[in-house]
This record gives sequence, structure tokens and C-alpha cells, in this order.
Amino acid sequence: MKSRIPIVEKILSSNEQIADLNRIQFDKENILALNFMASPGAGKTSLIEHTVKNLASKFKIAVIDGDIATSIDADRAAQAGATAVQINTGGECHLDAVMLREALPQIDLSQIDLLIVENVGNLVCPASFKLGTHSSVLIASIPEGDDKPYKYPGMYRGVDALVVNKIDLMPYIDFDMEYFRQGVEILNPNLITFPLSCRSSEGIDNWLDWVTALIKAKQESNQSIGRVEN
Ligand SMILES: Nc1nc2c(ncn2[C@@H]2O[C@H](COP(=O)(O)OP(=O)(O)OP(=O)(O)O)[C@@H](O)[C@H]2O)c(=O)[nH]1
Ligand SMILES: [Mg+2]
Repeated sequence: MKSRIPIVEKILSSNEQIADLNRIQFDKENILALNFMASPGAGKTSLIEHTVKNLASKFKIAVIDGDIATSIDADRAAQAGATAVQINTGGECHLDAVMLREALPQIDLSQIDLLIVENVGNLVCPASFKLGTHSSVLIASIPEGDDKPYKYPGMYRGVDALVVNKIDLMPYIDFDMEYFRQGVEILNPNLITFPLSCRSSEGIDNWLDWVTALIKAKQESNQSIGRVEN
């Protein structure tokens, strides 16, 4: 039992090294990479469908879908218009940087502006494994309940943006938005938050504007680096 903690630390540190390589590759190819995390059924794939359908005319988008067993989500992303790749984790409850690295050759990265990684539906394991993406997005949803920040602090603490999906269900579910927001604020002050509904599309535009601004900022920063080097 004594050796368990050092082994876990070693696995996580080698994961971080591969995550760094992934990040270097994304930066080299001028790609913005986002990691979508959520509990099962919160709406990760639904948000990917909206994002792809709305932004595909402006940006080239690829989706890498982590799933324990099926290709259902990658098929949905492809149907929406993305280049889509499936990673079956074979029972693992999260994606790691090595799995992502092994999937990257299936995409012509030189042709992509935005890469969305859909992690396995889980509020615990994915938080511990960096992938090398630029931003992590947590998709919470109203039916999960307003206590989730308090129960899964590691996930809420580590993300760069929060989507609160299924706001169309607010009239039917006891969800205290103020209590939820207070829990988030303690863990991750001033976290940028997008309340929205993938069903009614309410709030989707704010999300799309944020993603668009990130892609443009990424492209502009790489262009200015290129100018300095030249
Ligand atoms: N009412 C309502 N239902 C939604 C909304 N967004 C998604 N759903 C439904 O929620 C269910 C799960 O959505 P998905 O997008 O598959 O969720 P997911 O997080 O990708 O699920 P997993 O990949 O299985 O973890 C589907 O039946 C969606 O139609 C929403 O805003 N409102
Ligand atoms: Mg999904």
C-alpha cells in the first residue's frame, strides 16, 4: 500500500509531459483546443452540435470524442459537420493525454482552427488528467441539482469556463441558482459562466461569441509571434 501514492504521482507527471507535447502541437498548428467535461447526459454533445453548426461556416472544426464504448457521439459530431474521431477508452472513466496524442494523427491538424475534445461523462476522474488543451469547459445542467459545486469541488475548481445547460427546465426543477452560484464562486471566483439551453437555443449566442473570440485571439497571437520571428 505504501507505494501507491508515488506511483499515482508518477502516472500523473508523465501524463503532464505528454499534455505539454499536445499543447506544443496545437500551438504550432494554430489551433484552439477545448476540453469539454461534464457528468453523463449534461449536454456535451448537444453543445458540440450547436457549436459546429453555427461556427462551421467561419472556422474548420474537429471533434475528438471520448466514450467508454460507442461511437454515438462522434457520429453526431460528424453529422453536425465536424471532422470527428472516436476514442473508446475501454472502460476508463476519463481521457488522458496519451489517448489524445494517439488520436491526433487521424486529423489533418493543418486544416483545423478549433478542436473540441469531449471527455468521458464523469465529474471526478477527468479533472485529474490534463490533455494539453487551452481551456477546460465544464457543462453543468439543471437536472443534476444545485449542490454539485459543493460535492465535486475538484472539477469546479479546475475549469476555465462554466456552461449551465438545460435552463429551459428551470420551471420544473427545484434548482436554486443563487445557491449554485455561491458554491461556484467559493471554488472558482469570477468564473465565466454561460447559462443556456441547447433545446431552445436561449443563451447560445453568448457562448458562440466567447468561442469565436478565443479562436480569433489564438490566431492573432500566433500571427504576431510569427511577425516577431520573421
Ligand atoms: N430539456 C433539455 N434537454 C437537453 C438539453 N441539452 C441536451 N438535452 C438532452 O439531454 C440528453 C443528453 O444530451 P447529450 O448532449 O447527449 O449529453 P452528453 O453530456 O453528451 O452525454 P454523454 O456523452 O452520454 O455523457 C439528450 O436527450 C438531449 O436531447 C437542454 O438544453 N434542454
Ligand atoms: Mg456525449
